[in-house]
Amino acid sequence: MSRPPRRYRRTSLVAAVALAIAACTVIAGSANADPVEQVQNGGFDNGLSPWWWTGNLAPAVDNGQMCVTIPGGTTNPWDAIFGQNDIPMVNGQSYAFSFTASASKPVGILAIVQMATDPFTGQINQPVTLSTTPTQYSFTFTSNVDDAHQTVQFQAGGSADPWQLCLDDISVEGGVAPPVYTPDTGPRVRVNQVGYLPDGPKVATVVTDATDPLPWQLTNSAGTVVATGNATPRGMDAASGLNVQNIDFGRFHGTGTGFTLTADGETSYPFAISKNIYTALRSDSLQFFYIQRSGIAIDGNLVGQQYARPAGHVGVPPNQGDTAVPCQPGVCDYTLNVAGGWYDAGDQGKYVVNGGIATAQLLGAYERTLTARSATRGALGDSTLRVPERGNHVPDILDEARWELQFLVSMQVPAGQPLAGMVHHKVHDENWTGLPLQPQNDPQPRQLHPPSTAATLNMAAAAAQGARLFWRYDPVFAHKLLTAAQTAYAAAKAHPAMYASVADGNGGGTYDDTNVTDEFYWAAAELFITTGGQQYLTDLLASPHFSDDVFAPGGFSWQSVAALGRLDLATVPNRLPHNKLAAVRASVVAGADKYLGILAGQAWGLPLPADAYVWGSNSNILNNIQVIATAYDLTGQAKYRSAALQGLDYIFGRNALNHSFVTGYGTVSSQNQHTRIYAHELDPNLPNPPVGSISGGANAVPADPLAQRLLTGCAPQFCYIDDIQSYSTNEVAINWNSALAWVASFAADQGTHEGD
Ligand code: 9MR
Ligand code: 9MR
Repeated sequence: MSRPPRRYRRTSLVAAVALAIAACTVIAGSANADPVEQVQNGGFDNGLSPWWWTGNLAPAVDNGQMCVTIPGGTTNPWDAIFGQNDIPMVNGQSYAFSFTASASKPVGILAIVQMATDPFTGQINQPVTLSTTPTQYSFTFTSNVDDAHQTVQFQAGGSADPWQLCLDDISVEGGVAPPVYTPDTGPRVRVNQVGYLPDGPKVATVVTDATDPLPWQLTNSAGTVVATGNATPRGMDAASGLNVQNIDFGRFHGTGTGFTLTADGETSYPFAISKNIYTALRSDSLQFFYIQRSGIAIDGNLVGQQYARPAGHVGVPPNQGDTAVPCQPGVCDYTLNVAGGWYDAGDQGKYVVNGGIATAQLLGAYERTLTARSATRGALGDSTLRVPERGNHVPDILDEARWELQFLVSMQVPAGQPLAGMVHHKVHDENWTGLPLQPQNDPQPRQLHPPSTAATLNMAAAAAQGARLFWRYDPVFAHKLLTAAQTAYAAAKAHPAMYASVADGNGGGTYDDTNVTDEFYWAAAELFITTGGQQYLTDLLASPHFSDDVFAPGGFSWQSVAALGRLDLATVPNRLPHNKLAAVRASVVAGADKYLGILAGQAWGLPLPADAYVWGSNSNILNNIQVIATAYDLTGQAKYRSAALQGLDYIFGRNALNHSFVTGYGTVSSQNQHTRIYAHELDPNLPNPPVGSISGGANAVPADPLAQRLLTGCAPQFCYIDDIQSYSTNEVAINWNSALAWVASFAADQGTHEGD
């Protein structure tokens, strides 16, 4: 239900930035006479985000309130929790805690504000007896701590029988106004902080009130002005809410480090002009995957001792997985050994649909080196990564992909069981864990979640692609992959509409998807490329995606995978009839042309429209760049190479925040991504994410409490904060690093092939 409008004024982020472009850090809000709401989305107007709950609950928003069945047979109040984290408390301030609640029978619950972690010391721990009539309850308390990360919870466990709980208008009012967060955006001249290729595009953006073209100067590290010109006014940019001009210095072909651009009295961060700017990124972006591996000790001699850790989830206490994982209650009566694979992201779940797309992008990055004219043969070969399999005569990127492929196949329902051949959607903790948490210390029960058609086809596609690439290195493994893929494909056709539940989101993400036509197309495409089988060709030609436009402006993603099939059909040798193949290739070029149009319309020069900054937007941008780069591979036309390279500028700092989203790349880069493993921000003994880890990036609809509180009213490019609590703008994830790895490998090739 909607709450009455707040009376206090909020400073919009855009206004704050316009007022104080060079100001920095968090300015504490002053004590405010008007009440300040500390709970986000307490009226459930925006669905369930950012609330969380224990794994035995499946809450839903119904009629503007949240209702949930509390299962019977639990013992403690905390056996069934609905709550919200990151509630800031200020010592000595008084708070009004109120909510409206009802139950299907009279029952007692606890309404709590407390520490989020052990020993869970409470500010208020209020027993309330609910009735069947919705009733508003109000309490007051005074905080005795300064803690930005308290939790508000309704603990409803302990009943012998199930009952229904409904909540609405949950509020904790008091304390101080949320700080006005003003990011430190540094100099107003924004460049790719890593640099530019000598024969690549070179464009920068200056944030300015000026509307007439601004003169600019390019200065080398010796302080000599080496080029000058006038900028091009671009007006007010929708994605950033800023007035900007662009500086094109592409006619300068000198090389070196420590260049700067000056315009409107401001000087950019330094950058290089060199054919080597992306060489290290090719391997750094891939190195992330080894460090995210589950089921194997991470060897500090390979990747630095700060990342060394024992194997996670191999059945050694306190772990309860992943060597014999049961299903969620009622889903199956067997256990599976699903040890291995990669941890998905900042959490330690393993999800087939996301593992599949990430694996496919690694396999695709390798496969591109076999087909693309500009690819450097061997650049992704054996002994190019620091992995335990280095030196085994198999390309290291394939070794890395194999780690996940084996996991994906292990998620398949065994022969003889109901739904044999289908693939479990995911395995993860029963309940969400706190941060930090090293994988080997995770005490949560792990569970297999129901098979889904999407996961089954995702595995089929990735395994079919893996089969053709492993054929010459390990035919036994290749055969195993192909068999698993074919079995999965047949099972999916027999069960074409088993969808992962949008409500199955505790302890792990949902990765829900109710349109699997694209997964069918992708799997058929990979199986056809690998086998040439008539059945797969028939299915492909019958797919609505065979000839439709699969290149949406927002880009492909784990949920929308038809583009993966289309790109492979266009680039990997296959037996499509000649005219059909020509149409497939033309469609990729048409998709790239669309992205070039979008890029030209964006002042910051990236292929993403202003209305498409979603959770993980950096990967959407990179995936669009992959399409553009593929058009270059297909046509050799310079405009595609140029656009693909220019699109990367945004990732490395030519953006509203003057921020590079790749750890260790550029003057100011993401360091505090949401992760339980590299949680340096919470524990100084832990490392930051490894160099080459990309953050999810700007999300115009932030879904975590910290970002919701600090980024209110943000223009899309400002909807990002490099804080470990902001999982909806600043997490690490395998499908984001795989997108980076594909594009990094392409970009590194563009440098290698320069004459310079
Ligand atoms: O850590 C989780 C992150 O990996 C997910 O992307 C995110 C959304 O599914 O959820 C995070 O977990 C939070 C949970 O949703 C609510 N309780 C706090 C958890 C840690 O911040
Ligand atoms: O990348 C996913 C994004 O597209 C979704 O909008 C979001 C919320 O459902 O979940 C993201 O995936 C997270 C997953 O659910 C749990 N592991 C961390 C993933 C990255 O945040």
